[in-house]
Amino acid sequence: MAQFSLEGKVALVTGASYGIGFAIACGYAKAGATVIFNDINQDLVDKGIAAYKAENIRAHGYVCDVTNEDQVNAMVAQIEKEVGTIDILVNNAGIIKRIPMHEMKAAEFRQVIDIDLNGPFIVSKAVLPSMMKKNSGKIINICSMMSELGRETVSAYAAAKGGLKMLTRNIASEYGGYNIQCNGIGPGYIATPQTAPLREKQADGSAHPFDQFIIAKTPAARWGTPEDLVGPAVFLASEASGFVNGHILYVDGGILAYIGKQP
Ligand code: NAP
Ligand code: GCO
Repeated sequence: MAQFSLEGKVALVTGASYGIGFAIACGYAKAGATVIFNDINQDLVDKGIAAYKAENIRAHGYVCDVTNEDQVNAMVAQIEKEVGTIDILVNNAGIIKRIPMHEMKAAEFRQVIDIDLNGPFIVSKAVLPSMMKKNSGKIINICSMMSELGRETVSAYAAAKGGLKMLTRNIASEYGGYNIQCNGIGPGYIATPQTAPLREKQADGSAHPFDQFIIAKTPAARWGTPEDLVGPAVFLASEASGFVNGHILYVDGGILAYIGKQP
């Protein structure tokens, strides 16, 4: 259906050499978009370009740290010169540090907030002027279960993702009048490098306790895959969501709705 098409659109997905961002960018390319991604060093960008090529996708890759405003502004200017103005921004780049809060250094807390919350602010701010001029734009922030729930050891991440939920709503509020929709995707527990430590087999070959916990907490009784996020991401980037604004779409297999299987 034409309203789900991204033909002719230019999409920037941050931190998309692999993982969730890579899957979303591939889905955007298959929906017709020109795909751009960034990562923090040339080696990762080169690896990303090769990975997209293996999917028959000619992606544009840029080295850029989303926390560095000068780098972000230079990258957006270069993209506008070399590719075109950005129609769709996915703020995907993010890290997590799993440390008990009472043991976490302030610098570690700040680093997570910087990448996971300041980064989306900086990149969104850089693309908004062109979207405002065109009276059209899509900004999609990759939030988290931790935009709604806390758990041990992820205080900085939860604070950042909770803030990202409200940044999403504020961008929606402040720029909806320019026909710019800003929404979030809240993935559940997705099998990527970021969650690999939570799925590592135990020495005796048994499943990681956290792996078993997530399976019991998810009605779908499985971890999500990056591909599970592609349809929702295409929907939020397309004309089909033209009147959806400030919404966090949880793609979690039902975790947020479920008390969990009785042990
Ligand atoms: P990932 O596999 O760790 O990939 C994160 C990507 O972001 C990497 O390419 C990373 O590059 C890049 N990145 C990190 N810091 C950056 C910076 N300062 N500037 C530019 N790029 C940077 O993570 P993922 O699992 O795909 O997650 C992607 C997003 O989804 C994150 O925002 C994460 O919080 C969110 N999320 C993940 C899950 C999940 O279960 N996996 C669930 C909910 C939400 P490097 O390789 O150089 O670090
Ligand atoms: C964790 C996980 C989660 C997921 C995701 C859930 O340690 O609890 O890494 O934070 O990454 O954000 O939505």
